[in-house]
Amino acid sequence: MDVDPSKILVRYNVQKEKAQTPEEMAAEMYPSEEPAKTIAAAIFEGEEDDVIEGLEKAIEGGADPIGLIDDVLMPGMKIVTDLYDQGVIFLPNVMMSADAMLDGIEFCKEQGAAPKAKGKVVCHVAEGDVHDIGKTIVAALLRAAGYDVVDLGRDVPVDEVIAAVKKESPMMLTGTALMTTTMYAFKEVNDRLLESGIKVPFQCGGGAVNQDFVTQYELGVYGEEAADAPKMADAILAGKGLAQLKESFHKH
Ligand code: B12
Repeated sequence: MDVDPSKILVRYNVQKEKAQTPEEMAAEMYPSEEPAKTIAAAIFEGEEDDVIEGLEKAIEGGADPIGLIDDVLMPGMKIVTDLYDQGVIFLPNVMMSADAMLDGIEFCKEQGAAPKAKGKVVCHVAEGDVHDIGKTIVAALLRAAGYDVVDLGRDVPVDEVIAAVKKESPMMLTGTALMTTTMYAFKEVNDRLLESGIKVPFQCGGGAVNQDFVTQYELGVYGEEAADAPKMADAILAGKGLAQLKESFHKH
């Protein structure tokens, strides 16, 4: 027997719930005023040309290029990271949006004085490990939040991490490891930093890493999600020390 389900639903007055698409959810989060709305949409769609076009129009209209970074580009990217945190959109979307937003930041920097970075963060993937997608997101989110990121790349020898920390004096170091064999490099980094008297907060994450492992070394703070990296950098800026960072970012 052929049954038309929509007729049954109408008869019993059942409302069919219409699921929202990611685009519709994003549109509800865009700011109402222009050019912020158009630029936020261009970031969400990963359309760098449209981001630049929107910025050009705003600057022609008298907007301060550096102000646009904080007031328009960052809030636009936040919509993308919020939707990623909620599981609405996926990795490739975040990467495309981050690229479009970073192009926008470069454009604004060229048009005005470079903004004063909130602080410097060194990011790396553990020695022996080539899995760098998570680290790239961490670096993009930190940049989007206004931090100056020194990205050492993947499979970074412990010696190079130590040398970079000594050279750059970052407010924070991040490490990513996707393999149970490579994550032990973090302990070595920790010990070598302590030997040199450097007590930089060292946030570690990536598929293989868990909180139990990270609590085994003094400088380690576990980061479950990429979005925890800018949150921790902000906490350091707000004056939190290692013990308080562990308190805030570790599950008890
Ligand atoms: C893609 C991938 C690859 C790609 C990597 C490409 C690249 N450029 O990264 C390629 C094909 C090269 C590859 C190679 C290998 N891979 Co591989 N790979 C994967 C796979 C499928 C996905 C990993 C990934 O990118 N996930 C997505 C990212 C976004 O996740 P993430 O890095 O964990 O990051 C998230 C969080 O952890 C967090 N995060 C990450 N870092 C940080 C840092 C901070 C500070 C914070 C706050 C948060 C944070 O933020 C991100 C999002 O929120 C996994 C399987 C899986 N399902 O995980 C296997 C996997 C990781 N690979 C594995 C293996 C064994 C290998 C190989 C050895 C295979 C081989 N025999 O040759 C080689 C390794 C070579 C090497 N020396 O590194 C194993 C590791 C097993 C283990 N536990 O040790 C896995 C788990 C597959 C498996 N089930 O066996 N791989």
